[in-house]
Amino acid sequence: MKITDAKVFVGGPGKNYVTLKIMTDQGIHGLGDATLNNRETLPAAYLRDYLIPNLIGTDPRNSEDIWQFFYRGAYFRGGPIAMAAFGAIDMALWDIKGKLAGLPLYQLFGGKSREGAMVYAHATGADLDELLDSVAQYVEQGYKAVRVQCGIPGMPTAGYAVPDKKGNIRNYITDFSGIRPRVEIWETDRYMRYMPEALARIRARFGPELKLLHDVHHRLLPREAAAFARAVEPVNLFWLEDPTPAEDQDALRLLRQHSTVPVAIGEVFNSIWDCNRLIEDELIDFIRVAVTYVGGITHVKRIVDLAGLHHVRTGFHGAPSHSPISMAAQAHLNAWAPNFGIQEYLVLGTPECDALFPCGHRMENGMVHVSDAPGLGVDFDEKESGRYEYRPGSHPVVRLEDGTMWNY
Ligand code: KDG
Ligand code: MG
Repeated sequence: MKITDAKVFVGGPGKNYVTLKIMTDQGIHGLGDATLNNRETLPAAYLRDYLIPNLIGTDPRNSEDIWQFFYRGAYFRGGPIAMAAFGAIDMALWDIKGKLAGLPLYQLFGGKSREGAMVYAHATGADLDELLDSVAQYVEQGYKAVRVQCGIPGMPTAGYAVPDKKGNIRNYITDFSGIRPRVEIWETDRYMRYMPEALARIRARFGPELKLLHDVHHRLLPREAAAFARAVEPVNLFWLEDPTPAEDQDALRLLRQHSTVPVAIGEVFNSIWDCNRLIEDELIDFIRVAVTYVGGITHVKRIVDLAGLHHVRTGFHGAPSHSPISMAAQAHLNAWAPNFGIQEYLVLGTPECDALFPCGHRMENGMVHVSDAPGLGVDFDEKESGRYEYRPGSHPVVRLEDGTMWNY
């Protein structure tokens, strides 16, 4: 069996999804997602210029050797661009494997460990009242877990993942006005004073059952993170996400010494080498990698298995930047993983997205039920993709009040 061709598409409804389609001499095709948020043209170029020419003519069933060839063969290893590009190839090869076997992917991993995988939604508000309404809407729709973010009184611009003014629920991740980023101002002291009380009010309003998550988005120093974690302990969070910048694998030691709040980290990691110490030293409770940014299913399974040895559960990244292809890959991993925790879930379900990526995975009452179709269980409508083209966009950048650059 041989790979005969592969194509890359960039575009989509409200997002520059990077979709890889690999064709074979047996009429079976595989799909992968290389969407690196706000840097989408880079993995697309890596795929087109270097990886696809080396892929053509190889046997798609040898997904492990192909992964090793690209990873080791690059010499300059890792990084988000390369790993997103390998990730797309790897997903597509697993898709082909499943289709050849006539089995949904979770069967190739070891079968189902659960019927439905719990997901969490994003509730947000310019202020606490708006956030409480947003949480209430998700609870009404049956969600069992909600991430909560709200504006901080007195902060010159909106905080992470919150609207700039009431009623203005914008796409907080990508600003499509161009590649020059908008600047947001961050004040740690105001955040530290306000947020614990806001979280306590959310807990008081919705009671003990609802799982509450909160994302600090890398903005605190280790000592501040430890103090914040202690302050929010009575709220009983399901997790506190990215309290400190993720690249410092030692930063969480101090937090651990002072608090038992569950910690989730890892959405910016690109390989097992970015998180092995965090996992082995049991400094985190949830690993947040995304199948897209860590080189696909082959590599993410290694991370999941290592995590399982250390009581670390999965909480795969699922921001709207991921296309339904990588969300499908994660749906299969979530169905199988013995150490599954929760899945972030935002993208699926709009009519435009469903038309571009017809998909058999079902969301019901805050749980995703994996499709039984062979392979990934998602397709890609090439004709429909002709409606979309690449639009340049950017993440905001963050500065402190005096102008110092900070972590977005
Ligand atoms: O591209 C950046 C997003 O992926 C990130 O801001 C989303 O933190 C995020 C989350 O938890 O979904
Ligand atoms: Mg996050």
